[in-house]
Formats: sequence, C-alpha cells, structure tokens
Amino acid sequence: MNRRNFFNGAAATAVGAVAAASVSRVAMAALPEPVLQASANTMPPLVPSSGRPYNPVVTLNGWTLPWRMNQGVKEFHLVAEPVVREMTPGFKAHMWGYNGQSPGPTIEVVEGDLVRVFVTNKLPEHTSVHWHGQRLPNGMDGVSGLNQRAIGVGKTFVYEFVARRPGTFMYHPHADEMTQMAMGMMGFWVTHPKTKNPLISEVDRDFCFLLNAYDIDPGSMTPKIMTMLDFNIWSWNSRVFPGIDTLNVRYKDKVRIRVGNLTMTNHPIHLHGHEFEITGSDGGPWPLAARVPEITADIAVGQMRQLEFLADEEGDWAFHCHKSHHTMNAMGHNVPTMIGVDHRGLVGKLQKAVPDYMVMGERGMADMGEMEMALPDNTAPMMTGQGPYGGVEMGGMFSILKVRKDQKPGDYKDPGWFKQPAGTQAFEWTTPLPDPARFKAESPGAKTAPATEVQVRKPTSHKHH
Ligand SMILES: [Cu+2]
Repeated sequence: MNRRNFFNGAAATAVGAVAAASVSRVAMAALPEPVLQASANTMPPLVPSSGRPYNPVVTLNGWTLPWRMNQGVKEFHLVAEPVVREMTPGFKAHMWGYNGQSPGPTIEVVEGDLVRVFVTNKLPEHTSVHWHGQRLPNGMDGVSGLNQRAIGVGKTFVYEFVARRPGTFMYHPHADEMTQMAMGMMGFWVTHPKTKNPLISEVDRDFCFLLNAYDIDPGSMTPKIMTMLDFNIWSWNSRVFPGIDTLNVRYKDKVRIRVGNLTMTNHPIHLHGHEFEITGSDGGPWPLAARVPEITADIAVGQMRQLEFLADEEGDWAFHCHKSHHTMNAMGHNVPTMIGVDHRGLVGKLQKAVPDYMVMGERGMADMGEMEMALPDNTAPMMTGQGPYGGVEMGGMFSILKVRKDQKPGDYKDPGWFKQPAGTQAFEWTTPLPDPARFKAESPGAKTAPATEVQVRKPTSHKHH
C-alpha cells in the first residue's frame, strides 16, 4: 500500500467512525427483540397498535414484522440467517432468509414515519440490505462497497430514514447478491399513505407477495446458486402450489394484490373471472388516465405492480403465472416429449431390466397429476393438487381467488370449495351426436393426405478428395 492509499483508507475509516458514532447512542440502548416466525402459513393482518393508523396488508404465506415505537421512531429488527422453508407440505428447502423464514417479514410503515431498522447478520458471509424503491439518504441505500461497508458476520448495522413516499416496495441484499437472492433473501415493504390520496384507493383486502425462483434438484434441499435461467421451482413467497394459500375475499370486496418480481424472468400474472387495473408500481401510484382493464399483468424482473379489482363474481377463480412451465414443480424438466410415440412392446422389455420403468407422456402429461409415482424424498410432484372435481394438475405459481357472499368482513379463513349453482357448470353431453359435416368430407372416397408428411433427409456429407 502506498502512502496516498494509506491516507485515503484512514480517512474512510474516520468517516465510518463518525457515522457509527451518530447512531451508536441508539444502538447501545437495548435493540428491539428480534421476532422470529416458525410457520409458513399466511398470518392475519397485523393491525397497528402504535404509531399512525393504517389498513394493514396480508402477506401470502408470510407475516408482518412487529415494531416498537422509540421516541417517535418506528424500530424494527431484521435478522439475516439460514432458515428451513417448507415450500409445500413434504418439501423443505435450506435457504437464507430473515427472522426464521424466506422471504423475510413484510415491513409496514406510514408515509412520513421515521424508520430505524437494525439488521443483524447471522449468515456465514457478509450482507447488506437495499431498500428497493425508497427515497433515502445515499448512505442508507445499502449497496455494499458503494454506500456502506458490508455488514460483517455477527455484526449489526442500523439503517435510518424517513419513509417519504407511499407505495409498494421490497428489500433484498446488495452484497453477494446473486448467491443471497438465489438462497431466498428478500422481503416486502409497504408504505401506507398518511392521508387520503386521490390515487391510492382504500380497499377491503390488501394482499402482497414476491415472485421467486429456485433450482433445487429433486431429493436435495439446497438451491443451486449458479443457475442463471433454468430454474425448476417457481414460487410465490417461497411456496409452490398446492402449498400457496388461497386468497379468500368477500363478494363485492375491493381487492388489491401487490406483486414484486425477484426472479430472473418476467411473469405474466393472470386472474380468472375479473378484470383488474394496475394502479401503481414501485415507482408510485399511476395516474388515472394510465389505468386500463387487464386480466394479465406482465411483471418484469425487479418490477412491482399493484392489481386492483372489485370481487363481484362468486366462485373459485384460478390466479397464476401464464407461463405454463411456471405452474409446474420440479419434475417438469428434461422429460422428453412423448406425445404420439408408440411404446407398445418396448415397456415389457424394459421392465425386465428396470422393473419400475413406466411410460410417461404418451397421451400428454395429464397422467402425471393422477399418478402416485414414487418420488425422491423431499420434492414436490410436477403437477398435483386435488380440487372438488379431480386433479388440478398444477404446481409452482398457482393459487385460487375464492369469492364468497358468506365470507365475513375481515375473515381470511379458507371457505372450502365453491358449489356452483345448478345449471351453471359445464356438463357432459350424453345424447348421440349427429355426424358433423366435416367428418363426412373425410369419409371414404374423399381424397386423403399422403401418410407421410415429413421426410427427414440426412445432410449430404462433404467428401474431400
Ligand atoms: Cu412465471
């Protein structure tokens, strides 16, 4: 190290020391007790008992972090640590998260709140927290190396800023980001408006969750952190169908669903039976003129969207990512397409050598949903879930919006399956069908297409003389 660098280093240390001193009075007073969550169930809304009042959100398969008021400051304590997350019953993953779960708890504050977040690092490596979307002093933005020194193993750092703008935000590490986000470190943040805001509607139900993705080999428990695109577990708040709780609302409720995307690809999030408007993003509430009816919102990487609608159709409505491979669990990969392949004769021969051998996908993959196939320990079946009329044949990013007349205001309990009123459900036609005109044209005598439509020819090899 030359003399010049030495002095720069010394100066940086001194600045660090001054900054630390300015918060140390607070840090030295007892920290707020960290609150840990053992359950992966959706917790009821945390109605504020101190600070400014607001209408709390419900985090899908998650919870809101309790706080304490300390001389007008809202204080939270996040603990970054390894966790075991149940992604769906029968499938647990070793992840990193906050306060016992991945994702971490939702943080809810009110516009204008002075917020202080203690972050204790119990990971095996350093970390930091970036407060995605917040207006804040540069030194609180959480990019390690750029805005602060990383939070070393065993250390606690303090972040302090005013929640200046109401809206839908998230938090995640900005230190060894690839590893730490692939391991499940992230959380939701909602800043509620202080007063009535013409662009922020008051709703009866306000749900939130993060889109996340993992690469976990069937039978293993730890996400592969080097995977760039080919993930096999597509989750909402680190849960996969049928482990994702349903969104239960009362008929005619005004509903808001806040979604943030921390995966490596976009997700077209699609709701059945209703039209919603996108009322805002992490950039803030959208002007009324920018709102149009939609049934699918494509949410790009790093984006957040607020979907709002009136739940005015009773029933059990599918709510899912529209990429069909994202509503599949682990076994959906590397299985060859077998539709139309005739296995007759082959199965018997193969079963002599491999007694468990079975044919998959000859008639499509629907058999997979019904099949009680022996799975490796600790994985989620590719497509699964029983509805009232059979297999739902889904996995991954799939849940159900349940709209009921008899759901009580503020009650989030699962009301069970919807019973369609008589005469309002698709039914089987049992009387004999007349021969459709098209079949007649195809009957004997009509000109038939040649049996072979595609001929494969090997490329001619170049002969060198
Ligand atoms: Cu998707």
